[in-house]
Parts: sequence; C-alpha cells; structure tokens
Amino acid sequence: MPQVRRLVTEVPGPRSRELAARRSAAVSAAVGSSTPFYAAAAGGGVVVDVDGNSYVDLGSGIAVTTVGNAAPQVVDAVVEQVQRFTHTCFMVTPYEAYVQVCELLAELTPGDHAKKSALFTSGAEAVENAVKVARAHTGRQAVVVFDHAYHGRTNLTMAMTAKNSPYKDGFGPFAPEVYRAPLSYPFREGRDADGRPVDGPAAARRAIDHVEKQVGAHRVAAVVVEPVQGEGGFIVPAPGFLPEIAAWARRSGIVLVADEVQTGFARTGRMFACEHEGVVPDLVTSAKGIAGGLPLSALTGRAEIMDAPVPGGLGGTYGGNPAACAAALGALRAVRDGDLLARAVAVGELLTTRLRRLAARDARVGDVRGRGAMVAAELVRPGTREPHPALAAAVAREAVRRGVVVLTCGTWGNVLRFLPPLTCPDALLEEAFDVLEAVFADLGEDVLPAGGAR
Ligand code: PLZ
Repeated sequence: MPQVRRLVTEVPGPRSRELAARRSAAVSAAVGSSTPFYAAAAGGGVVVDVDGNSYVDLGSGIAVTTVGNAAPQVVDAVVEQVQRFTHTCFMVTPYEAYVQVCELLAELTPGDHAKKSALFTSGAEAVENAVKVARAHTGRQAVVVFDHAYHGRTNLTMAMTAKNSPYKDGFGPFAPEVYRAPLSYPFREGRDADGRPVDGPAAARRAIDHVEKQVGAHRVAAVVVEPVQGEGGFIVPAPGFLPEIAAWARRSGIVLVADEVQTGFARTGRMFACEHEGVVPDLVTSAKGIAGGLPLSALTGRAEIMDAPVPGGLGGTYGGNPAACAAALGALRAVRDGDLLARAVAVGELLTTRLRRLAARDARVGDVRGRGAMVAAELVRPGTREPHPALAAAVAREAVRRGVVVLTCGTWGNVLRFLPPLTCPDALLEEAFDVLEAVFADLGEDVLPAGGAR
C-alpha cells in the first residue's frame, strides 16, 4: 500500500456520500463515526477510501493498529489459522494458540511473579472480568475508579466510566458499589488547602483519603486505573501518583488493576505503560493493539488471584477466538521484527516536537502531553484553561478534508490525540503535521460557532 496522502475527490467523495445515505437508513443513529469517508483498504499508516482518496492515519482505529494496518505478520497468521479452523470455542475444545498468547502475556506484563491469563473479545469485557476476579479473590465488593476514567460501555463499565454524555446518558440504572476518586491532572491541578501545589504523591494521598473516608479501604476489592487516561484526555498523572496508589492498594489488600486497554502493547514505548513508573499491578487488562485489528482482549495477573473464581466462572463463546489469537502472535512478531518499542519512542518525539512548535505560536494549544506514541494537545481559549471543544472538532473535521485522520477525546471533547500506526513513515507524519499547522492557521477564533462540535 503506497504510504502517501493523496486526494482525488472532495471529501467525502461521491461513493462515500452514497454509503452515508444508505447508512442513515440502516444503521442506528446512536452509532457514530469520526470520519465522513468509507474505508476500502488500509496498510501501514494510511487508509484508502471507496473513492480512492488516501489519508494519513493518526488514530490507528483508536489505538488498535499499532503494528500497522493489515500488518503482513498478522495477515499471514490469521489466513493460516482460518484455513485450519475458525472456531471450536476454547470452553469446548481448547487449542494451542490460546495457551501461547497466555504464556506470552505472562512474560510481557510487568512483574516476575507467577501469572495466568484469561482471554475475551472486547476491552470492556476484560475490565468486567478484572472486577469479577478481584471480588472473588478478596470477598469484597467496592470498586474504585478515577475522575475522567473510561472503561467501556457495558453496564458495569458504564458505571466505571466518568463521562455522562454520550456514554451513560439515558442508560441507567448503573451497577452499584462503584466509587470515583479524584485523579492527578497536572494541567488542571489546583493547590491544596494550604496553598501548596498538588504533586503526584499529594494527589494520590487526596484520592486515598477520599476512599478511606467515603468507602473504607477494607471494603474495596479493586482500584482500577488507566496509567495514562485514554478517552478522558490522554492525561498523564504527575510522577509518583501511580506508585503511591499502588503502595496503598498493597497495604490495604486491594487488587490493583491497570486498565492498559489503550496504553498497552508497545504504544507508549514500553509493552505496558505501568513500566514507566515501575508499577507492578496485580491484574492488567489488554485489548486493542494486542491483535493488530482482530477482536481480542486479555486479563493477566497474579496466578493466585486469577485462580480465585470457581472453575467455569470465566469465559465466553468467542473469548480467545483462534483467529484473534493467531493475530496476536503475529502482532507480537511484528513488534519484535520492527523494533517497535524503540519506534514508539521515536514517533512520540516527532509528534511532541511538532506539537510543541505549534503550541509556541498558538495560544489555543494549552498543553502538550503523552507517553511514547500516545500524545495529545489540549485546546483552550487563549490565555485561559477554558476548554475549547469547538476548535478540536473543527480541526479534526478540516484535517480529514485535507487527508489527515485525527481523533479527539477528553471529558470536554477539547483534546486532539495522536496515536499513529508505528509503521507510518516519518516523512508522512511530518506531512500530516504540516497539514495540521495550516489547519490551525486557517481556523480563526471567530469563524467557530459556539457549540460547533460534532
Ligand atoms: N478501557 C482504557 O480505552 C476503549 C472506546 C471508544 P472496548 N476505548 C475506546 C468508544 O467510544 O467506545 C477502552 C479503553 C480503556 C476499556 C475500553 C473498552 O474497550 O474494546 O471498546 O470494549
């Protein structure tokens, strides 16, 4: 697939517009899409639409195609597998690829203790199962999550997710025994009651105090945390926050669950983002990048915790589907073949350099942050920290018209997030940022209607 940005029609082109019309009659209006074009093919760092336009992909289908879209190692492994068999159900007749993926996860996740895994299909399912396992292990019920958290759209994970609209609005009642603690959010951090800045350990103590007073540590089965918050705005907690939470969880007999669905599998320059601060969680969820685009998720953790539920207590018809497991083995090969951990660091440096350059001359870029190839720009009204979601939406909309796919996120929808496939060549990334700089320059403050966000 040629790694180029090339537009041959307006965006969306006629075929995409035709599909959009059919879609509006057939697909629930509750399912959204970020881009107005329809995919025909994708490879490496580009997506080609049904009109023949080729776009630079800075979103990887929300952090999934880390090893590149249609990575040859993934494609070959899946084709080989589906020609042999497509499904038996691991709960009916087991197969080696499932066992192999679990063996690899034991090696790759933080910590050198004995580990076991169970495989599922979606990220939300992995998170739900983390809670089930933690409750079975501790005999406790409460679950602690953080401000701005995103953990999924199922009933339990909706309760764990912070943002109301669109994730929760109208969908209650929510699962009980889920408690939310304050996070460390350096860009929006205030001062404590004595006027001192709140650093990472202080933010952790604030969260711990909140839980101890309002829930009781002895009632808490699990604390679930994204090492870098994804949908919530690519928020990197201040240094020391995660280690302090981890130490408290250990002291209190609470299972520490790192939700690495978005951060995991090479994205941040480490296999798992917890490693940046030397945190060893009891349980880790993975999904997204783990299988190069096929639906696979995993829960990995301390063997004695993972063995706590009754036999047969964990599972699902498709969990650890053989094609998805083969894809994961292929994706891991692609990480190793391409030295993608180092590549994630290099891509992160390129993205950060370009965003800092933009921030230096555009006061609407309030903060640039991230880890490895998971980088964001938080947009604000100039000279303030007031979120500017209309600008984020306008930039994303205009960028796609010029051949660059950029995703937004954040509790206020004012964050542009950058997480390209790691196989996207530097020259194409630079070109995409030239486009973005031009988009920022062309979008004046006044042309944006208030509430113009899509
Ligand atoms: N945990 C940390 O990032 C998925 C979903 C976007 P599923 N994030 C993208 C949307 O609008 O649905 C995610 C995540 C973290 C859990 C999940 C859930 O993973 O595979 O989407 O269920």
